[in-house]
Amino acid sequence: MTQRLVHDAPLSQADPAVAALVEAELRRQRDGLELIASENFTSRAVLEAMGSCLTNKYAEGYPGKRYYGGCEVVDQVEQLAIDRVKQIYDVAHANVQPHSGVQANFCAYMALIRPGDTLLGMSLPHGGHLSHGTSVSHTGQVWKAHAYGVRPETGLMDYDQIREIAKQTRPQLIVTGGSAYARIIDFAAFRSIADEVGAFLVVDMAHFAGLVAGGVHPSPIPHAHVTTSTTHKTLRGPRGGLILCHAEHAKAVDKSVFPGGQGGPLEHVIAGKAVAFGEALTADFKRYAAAVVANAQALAAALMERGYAIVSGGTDTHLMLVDLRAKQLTGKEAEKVLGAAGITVNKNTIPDDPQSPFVTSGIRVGTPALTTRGMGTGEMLRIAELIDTALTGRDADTLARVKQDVEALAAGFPLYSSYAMAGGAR
Ligand code: DSN
Repeated sequence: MTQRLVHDAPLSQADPAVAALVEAELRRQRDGLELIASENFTSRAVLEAMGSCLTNKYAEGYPGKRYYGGCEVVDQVEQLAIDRVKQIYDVAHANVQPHSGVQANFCAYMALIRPGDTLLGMSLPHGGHLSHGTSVSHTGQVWKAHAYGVRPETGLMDYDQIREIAKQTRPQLIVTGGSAYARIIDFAAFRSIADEVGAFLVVDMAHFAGLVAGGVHPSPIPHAHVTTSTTHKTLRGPRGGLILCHAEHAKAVDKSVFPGGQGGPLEHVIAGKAVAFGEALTADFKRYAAAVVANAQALAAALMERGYAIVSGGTDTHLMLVDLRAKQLTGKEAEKVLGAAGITVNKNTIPDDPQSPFVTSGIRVGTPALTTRGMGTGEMLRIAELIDTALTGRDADTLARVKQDVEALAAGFPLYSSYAMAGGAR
C-alpha cells in the first residue's frame, strides 16, 4: 500500500530534491535572457506530451510493424508525427525516431555510405558540428573525414573553394549545415558539387529547421539526398532528432535507425514532436519564424552600432557570431560576465580563431527563445545595450545593476505562467 501511494504521489511529494531542482531551473529560465542560439522554450502542450505515460511503452519497429504487442496507440502517435512533419517539409519519407541530432546524422551517414568511406563536412571552428566528421566524434573515426570552411576574411562559404576541396578529397558523402553559420547556405551549389564528385549530399538543418518550416528560409529538401535535423532548436519541439528523405532512401534510413543505430523509440518524445509539428503548421508559427529573423537582424545591427564585429557582417537567420577581439575580450570571459548578469550565451570559435576552443574569441548569440517569449525588435535594442553595459563594465556593481534590469525585462514576458511545475511554482 505504501509503495502504491509513493507511486501515485506528485513529484513534489515523492522526491522533493528533484522537484526543487526542476523548480530552480524553471526560475532560471524565467528570470534570465536566454540567447543560446540552439535553445528554445517548447509550448506547455509539448511539455505535457513528453511528461506522459507514453514513456512506459516499448515499440521497437515502425507503425504497423512492431516487435511488441500493445502498440496500437503509439502507432497512431508516431504516424501523426510522421504525417505532420512530411506535410511541413513536403517530403516523401520521415523517420521521427532519432533520439538526437548526432544520432540522426550518424544513422543518415550509415544509410548512405560504408565505414571507411570518405566524408566531407564543415570544419567545427568555422561553424560546423562535431558530428560532421571531427576527429573526436565517431563520424571522424568511422569515416575518413575532410573539412571545408569559410573564407576568414569574409566569414562566408566559398563554393568554388569547396568544389576544389571536394575534387581533391573525392568524398562519398558531403554534409553541410552548421551550428554557427549565420548565412543562408546555397544548397543547389552543394548538390552540384556532390553530383560532380559522385557523392551523396546530407543537409543537417538542425539550426534553421524552424525557419524553413515557417517559410523564411529556403528548403534543403529538393537538393539533399537526405536531410537531418534536431527538433528542439528553431523548430521549438522536444529535445530530439529526425531524418527526412526521398522515397529511394526510405528503406535504408529506417533500417539504419532501427535496428542499426537505436533500440526502442521514445514515444513520449515522439508525441511531443507530433505536437510541435502541429504547431509548426500554423500561421502563428510563420509569424514566429519571421520575428526570429527580424529580431536577430535588429540585435546584430544594434551590436555593430556599439562597435561589436559580427562575423560575415550580419545574419540571414536566427543567430550571429560576435567577434570580440576588438573589445579585448575572449569568448570565455564574455560568457562568464554575461552569465553573471543573467544573460546566457555560449563562447564560440570564430573562423581561424587564435584562441583555443575552451577560450575562443567569440560568442554565439541567437533569438529563438526570446522571440518565443514575445520579445520584438524594441527589446533587442535594449538587450544590445544591456550586453554592452555588462561587457564594458564587468565589475560586480555594474553586473548586479544589469541583472536587475534583465529580470525586470524578463518579467514583462512571462514563461509557462499557467503551468504549475513540479514544486507547484507558478
Ligand atoms: N549543441 C548544439 C548547438 O548548440 O548548436 C548543436 O548540437
